[in-house]
Amino acid sequence: MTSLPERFNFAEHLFDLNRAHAERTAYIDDRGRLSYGDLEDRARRLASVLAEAGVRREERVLLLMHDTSDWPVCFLGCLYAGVVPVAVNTLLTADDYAYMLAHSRAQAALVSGALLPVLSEAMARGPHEVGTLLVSLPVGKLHAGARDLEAALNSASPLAAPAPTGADDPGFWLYSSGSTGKPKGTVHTHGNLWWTAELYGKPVLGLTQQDVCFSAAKLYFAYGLGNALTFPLSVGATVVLMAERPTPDATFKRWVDHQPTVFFGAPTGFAGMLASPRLPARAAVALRMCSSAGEALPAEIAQRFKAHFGCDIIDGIGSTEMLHIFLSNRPGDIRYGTTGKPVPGYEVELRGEDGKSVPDGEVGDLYIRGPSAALMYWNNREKTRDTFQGGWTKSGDKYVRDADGYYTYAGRSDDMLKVSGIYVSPFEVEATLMQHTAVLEAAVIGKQDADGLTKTKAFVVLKDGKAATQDELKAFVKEKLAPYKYPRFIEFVPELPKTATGKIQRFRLRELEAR
Ligand code: 3SK
Repeated sequence: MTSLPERFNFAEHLFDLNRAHAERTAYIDDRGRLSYGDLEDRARRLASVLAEAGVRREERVLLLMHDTSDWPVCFLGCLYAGVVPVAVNTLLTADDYAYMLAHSRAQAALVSGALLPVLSEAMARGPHEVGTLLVSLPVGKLHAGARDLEAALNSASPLAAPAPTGADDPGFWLYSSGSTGKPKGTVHTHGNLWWTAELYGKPVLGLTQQDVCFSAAKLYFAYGLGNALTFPLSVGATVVLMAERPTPDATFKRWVDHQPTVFFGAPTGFAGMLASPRLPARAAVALRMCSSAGEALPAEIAQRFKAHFGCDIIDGIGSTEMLHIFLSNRPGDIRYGTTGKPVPGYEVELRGEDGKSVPDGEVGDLYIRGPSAALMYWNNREKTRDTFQGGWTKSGDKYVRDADGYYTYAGRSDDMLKVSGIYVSPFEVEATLMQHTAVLEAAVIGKQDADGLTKTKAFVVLKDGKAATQDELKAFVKEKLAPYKYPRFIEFVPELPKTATGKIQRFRLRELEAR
């Protein structure tokens, strides 16, 4: 298929593709295996459950689940029914979910049992429209109003036919965060999923039915969604899912037990694994290729990994807005320390402050044009216009291109920090630190660790006569925000550098750190 037909439902497309080998394993999770046939059967039952509950086409459903095979069942079941899943990060707070429920007007929620308490807290916090609550792997007895997902699937029949969606119909949302303001509901189409597989998963990664894919990045990230659903299911491969945090030991266990051939990670994860005394021997694993995204991969990490495992790490950059990777190294054409070249099918431009293209060797703002761009940010015209500009998408990253056409990361054009591949707003962390009774002022910047990876550092001025320890402030932030946002380093200072008008000069703090 080289272009999309007018009527296109991505779930139906995957089910059609894989029906000929229905007995093959689609997913392996901590509970066991799920065949392609059972994936289709369960997803279509989920579609019936939603239809019977009165959830209608184009209405949103919150998907807050750990990575088990129930996640793709629910995601594809929603798509099949024409319902729009809003896939959200499992590490957020009740306040974050309360906002997302209200903003998306989700009519139902699909939640892992272990996450039900935080979702219930969110639902108690403010107005929402959730009428149906389905719980995957409940922990203990469910309260009235919540249904066991497994029981609901068992009592339903598979929905007879998919919703007659078009390629440009809203398919699903992912939330994307910015340095200020609330997270943005990024609306993607059914067709966008197909494009990422056709332009990147198949031609660049060269995935085949024989591959076993394993992604440390979870399914609710755009990166994880491609790695562990769109790409492998588009070629009939097998996927290993892991519900727990991707620590080195948890990852090694899956490498050894399930012998994945392709692993998708982020630089911090690769650095942590290389530092582990339990790094498996090359002979114990079946890796043929690894992919890295989320932050720029330092050359040294990739070289050490290759020396040990004999396997390349293909570094690329994507975005929630473009759905997956648009600039990448590729097998047989890798320049470590760079993010490679544009993925065919995407155009990339580096623009100066005047909006014109910059010459090679000069840093410019990265813009991308390609068919997998999101439709918009829901209900946010201003930010939609700022990011999606007449076919081009502004990425917020700065890059430089060399004379051979390879692109190298040169920082962010906004104040966002990417820590372990996840965006953190320094302003949100500063505002939280300042809620502590002992803190007068705070400024947060990115600091490079020994591996060349970005970690957050907070400079804190305490109020006269007040005291606080570093650990106390870290715990305070972890309690108030999603825990991954806490500053890894804290330094107490008597004052912060400021302009004459009182604006904090973060660049001076960055200069101090660089010394
Ligand atoms: O962080 C990235 O580079 C990335 C890659 C693929 C999809 C989404 C994102 C944010």
